[in-house]
Amino acid sequence: MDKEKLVYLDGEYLPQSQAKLSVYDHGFLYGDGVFEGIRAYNGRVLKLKEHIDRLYASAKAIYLTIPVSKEEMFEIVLSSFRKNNITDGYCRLVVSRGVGDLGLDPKKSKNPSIICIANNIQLYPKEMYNVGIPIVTASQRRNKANAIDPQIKSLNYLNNILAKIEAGRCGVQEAVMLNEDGIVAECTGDNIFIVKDNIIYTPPISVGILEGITRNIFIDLAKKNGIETYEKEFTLFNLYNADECFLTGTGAEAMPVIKVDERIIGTGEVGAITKKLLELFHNLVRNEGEVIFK
Ligand code: PXG
Repeated sequence: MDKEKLVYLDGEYLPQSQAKLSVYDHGFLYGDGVFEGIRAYNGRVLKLKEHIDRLYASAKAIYLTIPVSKEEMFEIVLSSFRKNNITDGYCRLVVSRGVGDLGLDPKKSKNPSIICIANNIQLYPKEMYNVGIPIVTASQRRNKANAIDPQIKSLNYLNNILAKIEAGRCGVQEAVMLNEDGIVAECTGDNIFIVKDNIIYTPPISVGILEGITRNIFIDLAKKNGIETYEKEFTLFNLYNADECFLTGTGAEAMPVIKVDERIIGTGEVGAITKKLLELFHNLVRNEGEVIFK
């Protein structure tokens, strides 16, 4: 059996079977907390500062004060990879409101808990990255910013999980979610891009999406490589009639999409621009980021 991973829990690194939280933890009782998913490639943690900044921004939005500094959090993530001897892997960083009573009141939770789990993750089978995946549209709408803002990476993922269930019921791995107005927003754990006439489009934050860190890497890569790129609203019509489509996310990395709701996208094969960007991305992740073993 694999050696147990060490999990960071409130100041200690514990074997994962011993890393336990109270049943009174409000992260568990109410989904009251925030998280990040962070990847390491080739001994380097990708966009660690951006992930930590987003974690603190999410926490601020839900009125949660994280009990350690950003610098300390940086070290918690790096040590979690280091102590588990992981050079290529994934880390789930969670801050929960902490132990409270059986009422909603967050003031009763005096001590937010910090958890950092470093391990591996494989969201989709490897072969699929070469050929792309079919997706469907979820009937479940992405929640509105005036309910729970999708920019908050909160522990409440039911909106996305319900859409993921719909994908499964349709026999595919992923679903695209629209906002209230029928504008394409994002997938359940990834952002979406389309290519039309050699121009790249991805929904703007104002549509109601998580500002994906991988999304921002792709926007940058595309622009730096001379591909016209816009953050612009589009509908299912535009998605069905795109030449290419791909998804980006820390978990998913970059996944080509070859079919949406049974409509074949472009030629039905991974497009040239998608291929080029995937190559640039895989090159970037190996050579950028905070070094784990200094
Ligand atoms: N949209 C949503 C709703 C997400 O949850 C992204 C976009 C992509 O953001 P980043 O910053 O990762 O490029 C996410 C991220 C999982 C898993 O287990 C999901 C995410 C990240 C890691 C793992 O499905 N979602």
